[in-house]
Amino acid sequence: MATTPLEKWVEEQAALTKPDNVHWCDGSDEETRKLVETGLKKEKTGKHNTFYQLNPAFSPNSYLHRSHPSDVARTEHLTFINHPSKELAGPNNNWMEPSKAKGVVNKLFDGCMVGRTMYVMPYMMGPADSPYAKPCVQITDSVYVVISMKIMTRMGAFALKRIGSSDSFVKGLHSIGDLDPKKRYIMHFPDERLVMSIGSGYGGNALLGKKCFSLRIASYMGYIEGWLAEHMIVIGVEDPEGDIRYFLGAFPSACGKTNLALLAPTLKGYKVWTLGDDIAWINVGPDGRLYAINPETGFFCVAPGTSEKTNPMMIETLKNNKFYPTLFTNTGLDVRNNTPWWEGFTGEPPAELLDWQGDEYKAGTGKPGEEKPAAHPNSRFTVSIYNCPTLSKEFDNPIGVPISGIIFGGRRQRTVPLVYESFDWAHGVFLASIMGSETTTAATHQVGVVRRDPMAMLPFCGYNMAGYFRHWLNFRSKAKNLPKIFFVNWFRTDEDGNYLWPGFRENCRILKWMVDRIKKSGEAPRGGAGATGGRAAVAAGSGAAGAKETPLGFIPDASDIDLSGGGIDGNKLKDALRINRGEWQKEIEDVEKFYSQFGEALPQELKNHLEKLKKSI
Ligand code: GTP
Ligand code: SPV
Ligand code: MN
Repeated sequence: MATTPLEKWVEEQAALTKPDNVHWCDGSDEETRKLVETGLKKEKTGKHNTFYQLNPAFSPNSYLHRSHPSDVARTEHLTFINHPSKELAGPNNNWMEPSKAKGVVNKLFDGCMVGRTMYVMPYMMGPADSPYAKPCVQITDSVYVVISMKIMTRMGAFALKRIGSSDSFVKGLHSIGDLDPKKRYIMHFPDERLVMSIGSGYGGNALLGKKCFSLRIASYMGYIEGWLAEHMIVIGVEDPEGDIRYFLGAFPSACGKTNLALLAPTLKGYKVWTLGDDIAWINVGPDGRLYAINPETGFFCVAPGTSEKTNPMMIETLKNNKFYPTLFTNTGLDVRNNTPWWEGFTGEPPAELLDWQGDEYKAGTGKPGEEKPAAHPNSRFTVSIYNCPTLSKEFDNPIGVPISGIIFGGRRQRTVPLVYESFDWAHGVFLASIMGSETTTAATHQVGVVRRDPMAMLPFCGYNMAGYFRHWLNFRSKAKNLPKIFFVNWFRTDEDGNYLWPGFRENCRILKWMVDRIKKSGEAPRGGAGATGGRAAVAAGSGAAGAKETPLGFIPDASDIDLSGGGIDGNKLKDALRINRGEWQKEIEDVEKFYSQFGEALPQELKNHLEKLKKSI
């Protein structure tokens, strides 16, 4: 008999979905081991069981998972934010009237777990003893999802204890249903702190603690309660003096967060400490500064392009596996070595290779665009953050780390310079609100088209972005010593489509410039005096931390970037730093279209900034 709100909720979901068994997860190693065994034996998804054991010499306790071929990415068109009013969801979200939405999904959930086990997972987002952490419960019928959630969250009885007899926990109901994309919905009910997801087993659609709660629902909670939930990495950058400054970095999906979060600097004396690679919760700390925690405990990373050369710390993380299993999803399989393989992992594909669907891999059918890659372009691996050799000592710190700089970035072949710095907080918020990026395979849509993606949050902001921008602007009066705001674009190309900047580990040179900019400003309180006051103080002179004032903000000359150690082409760097006025005129037109959707709700301050930019361009 149910006595607590949690027990009552679980009972109701069981009555709806009608599983054969209900299993309450305790989060123990023993339980994990048993669930992996279950996944190795039955529950077929792709061409083999849920899990396929990989070579422990490559990565101990690691498994390949092949998903349904139609279930390989987030499905933004099937994702809904169901506030009571459409206005609150905003033009940036799909919306359904909440009771209508419930009607749609309840029909699909009815009896969907017949013949299956229902797993009830109590977990925390954030360190258990953090004032910012949130207790949650997710229900699922997928073993793959349970194991993934064990890697990605803090699961166990302590979450149950924290919930106790209260009703204040975040609820997630998930079923893979029959994996039919026509019967797939990811429904959010922010008022009820509830997510209902059916028809997909894919990461962001199915691990409801991740994008669904920690960004969509949490961003709305932050709006009401005065904090921020962001699609951001959290890193510490240590300089040769041994000082560590903490940065946040927001990039759209598959645009370089993980690689920046585990960066192994090529510059002597620098070190990057990892705290998070996808989500940050940002609060005003006791001293008035912004502090960030990463609510997750694992990485769910894009596999293609990950190699010893591009991301040695991630390869180390995979080899180092001490905690929980590591899952490889939709990668290829090197048959002789029984190891996962993906494009960019090693130079040549192995001799005997299966593709991500388990078919024999055939290199290029000849016609461009027709060859099937071995790994799905959005193939991923799920691995515990505690394996990471660069994990920051502050990772479990309940109040998080104080933030000195925020980096926003996108994937742009043209238009956007390699790096620039905003004049001040409000100008930074403006520049972040007009960000654009080329779409990637992380979601099912046309790939490679530029779309506006403010703060890299377009698919993740759980309410009207006009209010979200205002919320960001308001931190000017809520917080002290606000971080500097920077923008980067690692993906600019020349006429032939070659990257102008080597990227990856060399990005430390850009981080160094940022650190020097912060040092030079003495991390003094900012804002107040307004753009011009701050500008005169920091823009003077070049050399270390040099920059010139442009319509976009402060941009370094090529000579302001430390190229010591060699190998970097200064001329290409110059091109990467250029502003092309014609391209920016087009860019501004697109921003005007984007802004116009928000009507009167858009803060006037942002419109003013856009007018100013238009004039100066
Ligand atoms: P999500 O997990 O979807 O949020 O993605 P992410 O932002 O963490 O992206 P990730 O770091 O996994 O990178 C995505 C792709 O971009 C990979 O194929 C990388 O190899 C590539 N990439 C990352 N950093 C750079 C860079 O500095 N330069 C270039 N050219 N490519 C990069
Ligand atoms: C992203 O798409 O931004 C990811 C992967 O980080 S997912 O968890 O699916 O959202
Ligand atoms: Mn992401």
